[in-house]
Amino acid sequence: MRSPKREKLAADMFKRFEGNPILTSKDWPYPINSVFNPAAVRIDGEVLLLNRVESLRGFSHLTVARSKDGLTNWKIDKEPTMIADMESKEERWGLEDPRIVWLEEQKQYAITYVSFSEGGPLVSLAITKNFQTFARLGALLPPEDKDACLFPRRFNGRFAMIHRPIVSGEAHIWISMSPDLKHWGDHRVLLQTRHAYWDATRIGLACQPIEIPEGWLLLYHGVRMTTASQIYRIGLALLDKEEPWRVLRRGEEWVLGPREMYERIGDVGDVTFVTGGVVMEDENQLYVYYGAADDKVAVAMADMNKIREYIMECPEYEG
Ligand code: BMA
Repeated sequence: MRSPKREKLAADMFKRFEGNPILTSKDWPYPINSVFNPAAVRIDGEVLLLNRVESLRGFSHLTVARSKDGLTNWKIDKEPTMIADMESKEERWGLEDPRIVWLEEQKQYAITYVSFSEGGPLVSLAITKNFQTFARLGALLPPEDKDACLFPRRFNGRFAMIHRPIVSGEAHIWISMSPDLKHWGDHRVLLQTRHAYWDATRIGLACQPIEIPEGWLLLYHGVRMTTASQIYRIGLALLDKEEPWRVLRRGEEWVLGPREMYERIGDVGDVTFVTGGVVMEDENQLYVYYGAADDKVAVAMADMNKIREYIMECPEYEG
């Protein structure tokens, strides 16, 4: 249902950094085609982006870039940070679209990423302490699956993971549970595409879930197919804090979508694809890092209080 107050909150929520795009292929220390869809985490007073980088062969790997303010003066690893394991059939065609969370129990960062196997894309897990060496825990579920992230802690003794399998051509967001990060079950549909809306064709998780006093803030991408293209935009939902398989609210509006030239034109036009989020506590701002048109990285910021005000204005979720 239409709400002018909510529409204004949605439209004014994210401000793009005027120095966008913040990373492009021209910044890279070695020849590449493109850089996009980065995971983000705040570590040692810096923002670390684990970027998806597409080589001139057309396959992706992951490379770290660090910045003190999360906006400028990025220091990029001189060589690829994490490349596909050529011995593994699961990683045959490269590594894509990572998300990062800090696992308190393991005292390690968990990276869920898409590994492109001969049988299609699947979700794999790696853990690291330092973003230099990575322990691979392998593929978690069979293809076709993408857009996955763990939660930072257990719920009733089990880990939870959001992901996006394609089942009979339908692309909804699912949540699954595991006692040990390896064996996954209790698969449930979390959020579905919405007929005729901006998120009618496909949806998938955007960045890692963000804990707020009201629950878990879920940023997700929604796709609408048009006669000309597919438009990738970002919307919000709220999950229960202790039972994250329960959706409490879902926004009707998108809050970020292609508008600037760097988002409209690129390898794949009309794409804003958020994969990283960092809460800058000193400023009370959420910085979201996103792939713009599948060939560069951009950042937009939103006030946490405005996000919370918006999500509590959204209708309660009826499933
Ligand atoms: C999705 C993913 C993303 C990509 C997006 C837009 O299916 O493959 O990596 O950014 O499409 O092309």
